[in-house]
Amino acid sequence: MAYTQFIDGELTSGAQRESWINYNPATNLPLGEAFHANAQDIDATVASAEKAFHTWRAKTGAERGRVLVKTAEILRSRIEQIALLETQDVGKPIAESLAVDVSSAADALEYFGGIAASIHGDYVDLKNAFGYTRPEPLGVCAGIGAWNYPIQIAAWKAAPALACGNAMIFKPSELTPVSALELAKAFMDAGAPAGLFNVVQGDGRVGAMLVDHPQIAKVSLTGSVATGKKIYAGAAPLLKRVTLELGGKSPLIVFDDADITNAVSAALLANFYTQGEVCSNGTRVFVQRKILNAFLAQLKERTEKIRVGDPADPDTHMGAVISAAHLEKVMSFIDAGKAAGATLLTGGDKPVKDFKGRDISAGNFITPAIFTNCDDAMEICREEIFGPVLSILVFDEEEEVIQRANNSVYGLAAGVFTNDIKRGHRVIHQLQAGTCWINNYNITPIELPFGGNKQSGMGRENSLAAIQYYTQLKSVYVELGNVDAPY
Ligand code: TXE
Repeated sequence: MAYTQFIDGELTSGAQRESWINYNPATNLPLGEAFHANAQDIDATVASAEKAFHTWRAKTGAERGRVLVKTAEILRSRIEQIALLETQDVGKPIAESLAVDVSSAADALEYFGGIAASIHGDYVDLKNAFGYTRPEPLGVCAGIGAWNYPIQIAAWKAAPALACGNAMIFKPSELTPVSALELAKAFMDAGAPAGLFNVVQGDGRVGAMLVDHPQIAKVSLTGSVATGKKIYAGAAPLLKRVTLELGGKSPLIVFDDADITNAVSAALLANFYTQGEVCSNGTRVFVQRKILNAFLAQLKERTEKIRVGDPADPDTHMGAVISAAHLEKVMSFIDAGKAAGATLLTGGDKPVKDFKGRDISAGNFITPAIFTNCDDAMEICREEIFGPVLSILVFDEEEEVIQRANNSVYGLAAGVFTNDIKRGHRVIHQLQAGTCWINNYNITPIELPFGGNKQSGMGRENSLAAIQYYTQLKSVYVELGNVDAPY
């Protein structure tokens, strides 16, 4: 397979382009060759997007909405095929790709397709005049994605951008160049103008070309804090608009009156779903002392039942992490945790056979790990590991756990488990995070804003809140009388 650019409605050739091999994380065997976009590709993409922008912004919201909703239908009709591509590219279980990745991409297109016709300004009566506002599109927007949810991230950016009348150039992570091309094809099959949604391939150098391009009005990144800071700085000279969806080290707090079975389910979801490669994961699990033993007993027993194995097998619970390099990074955190004196309660090793006895020694597999006897200052409790590593922290008092939970540069997400609903809201209101849950975790309906505070990002994706990040407000004063001049 060749993963090239998708410019002006069609795939380009990879000739005379720098390239790299894209691997299947479960086998480390090649899936195909991907080709970096060069400066000419970027200029051609921007010119095509600019042309499409003028056609697209002239359409009504309803007309734009129809194309987005049609694209969602097409994605749903191709869900098995695209989900398998995503599983082969990311290493996540096919059960997840079918249940979440393609569906949530379609949900975003359907949602923003549905509201496109109702994106409007305000009207205000004035003395002998009136005023109105127009949420106008920004122009050509760039989306830059991470590798953990490739097609979901592409759609979470494209759907609001296009609903608002913009065009988009999307660069997936160099580790996952596949499914964004499927989204581009679906837009074309849904009747989108050529150039409305383009895909350019490459690493951070190509991303930087998008950030620096004078005709690109906005950049939306899903990625690490380090990259977020580079993009924020790169956008400054032209004061480009930016949305940054960055990393996290989120707290999940379990009070002693919580339903332990539900709290354990959430802790498993918040640490081992998608091999733990989820930015909003609740990786600092604070448990109130009185229920620690009961919580740990159930957590360990259920963690050791998680089926690690061939991601293409529908029975698999946990697949392979994205790359051999990332696996080594996760393993080094586990070594650091042990060296710091934390207790590795279970997991954290590289299995050679999966739950059906198949040889998985060639892939990037690791068993879900739990650390106890942790201290807030330990690296495993402060740094984002972005892997299946859960740290248990014990607390006694409400005020104490709020202070410790907020003691992080990150502020992406937070969760609280308690049957005292007043306490649930009281604690969540004091946690410094943008996306929060009471008695559940990592559920991200398209109707609710998603995004972080502090160094976890700025701006929001999803819900009506996303509209303001893909429009610029124009206010118009209309005089119905005469101009009142002092001279
Ligand atoms: O990020 P990277 P990764 C975070 C997650 C973790 C990271 C993992 O928490 O920290 O993302 O993803 C491009 N100029 N989130 O390793 O390395 C790069 O090519 C322009 C948060 O992919 O930052 C890739 O396409 N672009 C999240 C993208 O940036 C540059 C959900 C991200 O790469 C660049 C998922 C540069 N200088 C993961 N350098 C959330 N909060 O929603 C790299 N890139």
